[in-house]
Amino acid sequence: MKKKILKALKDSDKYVSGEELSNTIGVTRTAIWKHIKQLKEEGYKIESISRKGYKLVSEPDTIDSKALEIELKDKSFIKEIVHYNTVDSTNSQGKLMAAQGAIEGTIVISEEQTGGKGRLGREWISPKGTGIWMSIILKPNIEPQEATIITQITAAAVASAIIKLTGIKAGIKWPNDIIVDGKKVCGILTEMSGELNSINYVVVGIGVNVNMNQEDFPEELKEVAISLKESFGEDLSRKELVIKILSEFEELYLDFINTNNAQKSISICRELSVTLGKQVKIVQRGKTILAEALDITEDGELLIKSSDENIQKVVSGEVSVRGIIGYI
Ligand code: BT5
Repeated sequence: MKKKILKALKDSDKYVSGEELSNTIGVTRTAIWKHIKQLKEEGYKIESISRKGYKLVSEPDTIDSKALEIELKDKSFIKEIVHYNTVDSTNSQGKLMAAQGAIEGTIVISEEQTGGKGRLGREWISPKGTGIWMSIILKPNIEPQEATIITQITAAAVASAIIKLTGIKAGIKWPNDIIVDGKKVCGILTEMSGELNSINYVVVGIGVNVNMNQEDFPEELKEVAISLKESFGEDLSRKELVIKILSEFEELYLDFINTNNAQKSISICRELSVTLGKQVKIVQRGKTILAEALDITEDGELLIKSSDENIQKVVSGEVSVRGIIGYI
């Protein structure tokens, strides 16, 4: 009911009378009034003028399912949005749900994470209300070894969304970081459950620092972490960014599934790469290789030339890439 009222108000840039609302939605004007009151309590600014009706002035920057579902109603890929105020990790929650039968296109999103995860058991700082902490459940019909490409598709989607929405020059640090002003603004964690030759599900987790201030980061992250707000200069709407990320993701992911190649995403990853052409340190299972990053292959691997002139492909997953001097 509230959703219908909100939609009617959003669809109109003029005042909508109580009578009109009660006719289209099919409830009494008192019921409309009660729901409007509740919406106001939730942070929606709604002007009401007697004899003219109601007008939506602004919305709270919530990313709850109700707010997101209205905006994403035209997206065929998004099937369900599950929103938490707090959760250990949206990826862990997503894996549980996927194992219990949640379908592809289910989104798990939380205002905060108490056990946010990076790769290899690292920690992901996820304070309340200032970032996007979300996971997408996927059930692609691809080989398990192909699943790492999902990280590249997601990186391309997030970087494109940031650039299109804010104009901020976001770059992609292969394989799973989005970089702004030389620091990490987003990390991606792709987890998979499968058999030898089939995938049960993939959960791709996206963490974006949106409205944090530098003092919100713990001391050890101040050198490497940044929020979009710090670069943009003012608060950004998390809701708009979630919507943009999901619509860019839908386009690139479905293109990959339909054409069976990730050409589109890989082109974006190459174009926005902050890694290519650089001298990098590849750290894999305790071993370090110094190399030049040459290219990203069609399969999403990093092509490198090591100091002994050996050219080889590096698969993402357990690799850390560092600049010779700084983080990138
Ligand atoms: C990542 O790992 O970058 C993957 C991060 C994925 C987070 C999302 S949030 C939604 C979903 N649910 C989860 O539980 N996780 C996903 P990695 O490449 O291993 O980088 C981890 C490192 O990034 C840490 O060791 C810190 O150095 C740094 N770090 C931690 N929190 C950060 C933050 N908020 N911003 C920037 N850097 C951070």
